[in-house]
Amino acid sequence: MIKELSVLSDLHLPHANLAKIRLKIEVEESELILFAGDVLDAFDEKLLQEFLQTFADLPQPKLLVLGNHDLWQDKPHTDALYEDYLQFPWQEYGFHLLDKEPIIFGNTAFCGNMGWYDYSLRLTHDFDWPVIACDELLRWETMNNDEIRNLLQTAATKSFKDLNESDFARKILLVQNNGRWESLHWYDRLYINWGKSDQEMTAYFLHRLEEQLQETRGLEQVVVLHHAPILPRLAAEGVLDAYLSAFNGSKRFWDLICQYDVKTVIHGHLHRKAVFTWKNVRVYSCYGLMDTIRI
Ligand SMILES: [Mn+2]
Repeated sequence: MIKELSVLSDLHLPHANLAKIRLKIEVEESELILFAGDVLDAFDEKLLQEFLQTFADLPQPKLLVLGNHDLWQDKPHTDALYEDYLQFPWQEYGFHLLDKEPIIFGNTAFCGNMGWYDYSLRLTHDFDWPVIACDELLRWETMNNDEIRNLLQTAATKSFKDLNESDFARKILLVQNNGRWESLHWYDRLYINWGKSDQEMTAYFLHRLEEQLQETRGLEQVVVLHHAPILPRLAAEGVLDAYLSAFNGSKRFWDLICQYDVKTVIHGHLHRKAVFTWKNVRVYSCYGLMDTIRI
C-alpha cells in the first residue's frame, strides 16, 4: 500500500537543480515519486534523458503526467509530439506515464493526464480596463512600430470584463493599465499547435481521464493533472493575473472528479503551492518539490 508520496511539479528544466532535487528526494525516502508536468521548459530530448537518468536508479515507482511546456516546440506539431511521448519507453527508466494508462498499487489507483484549459477557471472579476482584442494581434511578432501605433489608434476597444471565449483563444491582448498600453501573452500561442480548439482539447483529455476512472472504479482513486481542475484562491491581484487565469485549467475536470470516489487530486501549472479540502477531496496545487504528501 502506497501512503507517502514525493511530489514535484514545474521544474522547467534547465531552470532547476536536478542533483539537489535528487538528494532531497533520497532523504525523504517516500514510497512513490510523482511529477505533475512541465519537467521541461520546452521539448529537448537531451534534457529529458538527463532528467530520467537522474532518478532512474531510485528504488521507488516514478509516475508523471506531461505539462504544456513539455510540448513546447518552435514549429509546433503538438499532436505528433504528444504521441511520441506516449510511445516513449518510460519503463526503461522506471517511469510510468499516466497520460498513457493508469497504474494500481494495492487498492489505490493513480489516474491522470496533462489536462487542458478552456478559460472556464478564469477568475470572476469586473475589471473595466480598456482592452484591444482582435485578429490583427496574431501577427504581433512581425508587426513593426508603425503598425502597432496604427492599431492602437484605429482598433475598437472593449472592457476587460466583456472579453469572450474567442478573445481568450487568441492568447494575446492589449490592455491599458495606468494610462499605458501593454501587451499580455499566453505563449502557448507560439509553441503549441494541436490543430484543435482549447475546448476540444479539454474534452479530449476529460474523456481520457473518464476512461481511466471507469476502468479503476471501486479502488481508491488519486487523480493527477498538470492543469488545474479548481483554484485555491478567489481574487485576481492585477491585470496580468486576471488574464492568465483563463489558461489555468478547466472546471469540467472537477465536475468529473466529483462523480467518482476521488479523495486526492494533485496538479501543477499554477506555480503556487496550496493544499485545501473541497467537497471531501484533498487538493494539492504543487510547485517545485513539495513536502511529503500522505494519501
Ligand atoms: Mn504549465
